[in-house]
Amino acid sequence: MNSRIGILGAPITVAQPIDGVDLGPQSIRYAGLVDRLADLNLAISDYGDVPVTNERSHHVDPKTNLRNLPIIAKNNQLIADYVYDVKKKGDFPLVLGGDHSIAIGTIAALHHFYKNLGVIWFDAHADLNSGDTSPSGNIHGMSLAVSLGIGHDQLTDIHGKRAKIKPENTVIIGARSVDQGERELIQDLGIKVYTMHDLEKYGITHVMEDAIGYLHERVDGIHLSLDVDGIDPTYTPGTGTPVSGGPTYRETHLAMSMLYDAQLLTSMEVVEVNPLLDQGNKTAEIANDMIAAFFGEKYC
Ligand code: HAR
Ligand code: MN
Ligand code: MN
Ligand code: MN
Repeated sequence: MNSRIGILGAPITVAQPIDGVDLGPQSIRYAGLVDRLADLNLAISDYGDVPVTNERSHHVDPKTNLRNLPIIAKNNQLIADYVYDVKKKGDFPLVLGGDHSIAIGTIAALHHFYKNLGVIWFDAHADLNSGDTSPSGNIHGMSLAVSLGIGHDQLTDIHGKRAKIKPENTVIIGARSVDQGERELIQDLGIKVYTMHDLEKYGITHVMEDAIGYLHERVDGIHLSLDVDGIDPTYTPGTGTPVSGGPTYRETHLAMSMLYDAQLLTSMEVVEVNPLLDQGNKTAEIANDMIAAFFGEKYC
């Protein structure tokens, strides 16, 4: 793994309805991120936050069924520009959200550097909605679809027209809250999804081995998009759309360590940490544990 890490905060909050997720990057930094990674003999550059703006409207445009589209498009254009620069320098991008809409910008930037970028979407949700299917109009529930080229062109055409990744290079892990339209898309596109049922039945070790093996044959780089609501809310209560029945601390930690051991990952983002909903700074602290495991921290 590249030993130079470039950290960027991406504090978008208007792609979901609850204030405070814009404080995610700072809460993760205050939990000790830079020192923790420096202890792993990694060279860390913290480039600060992308200067996104968060004027919020609660209005859903009836024509598109989207909330805050123009500002989210503008913010993700900026995120894509900044992530592109970090990657161009040769750093390993570590992007801190912010709500999950930031993946639109991150993946748009990363796609320039790979022929077949793989994505691991660790999340309670599939984030495969569009204006046509969304029950909420919240764009954070659409970012994986956008990266696959599905959705409003103001989002899909950031850093290049339509698809940035291919469905067969996309893996979802931890899903347990999937909408009807999302299910249909998963079927139609043949996206590989490891639901909580699969985790229960086969165990996290088998699921991770299978997911890594599947992607290894297909891709030339892998981005991990870690939504902290993927983890069971017992461990990560500071997030806007918690769903019970998720992977434990131990399962998630093992998953991160297995990704490190595979030595195939080329970027990471951590999203949906909302310190205003948290117990102390617990969620950011657990996010740090998972990031550290992903970058090679061992128990002994
Ligand atoms: N699927 C629902 C929607 O589209 C809920 C999405 C909640 N989103 C996230 N993303 N936290 O993973 O509105
Ligand atoms: Mn998500
Ligand atoms: Mn989620
Ligand atoms: Mn392109």
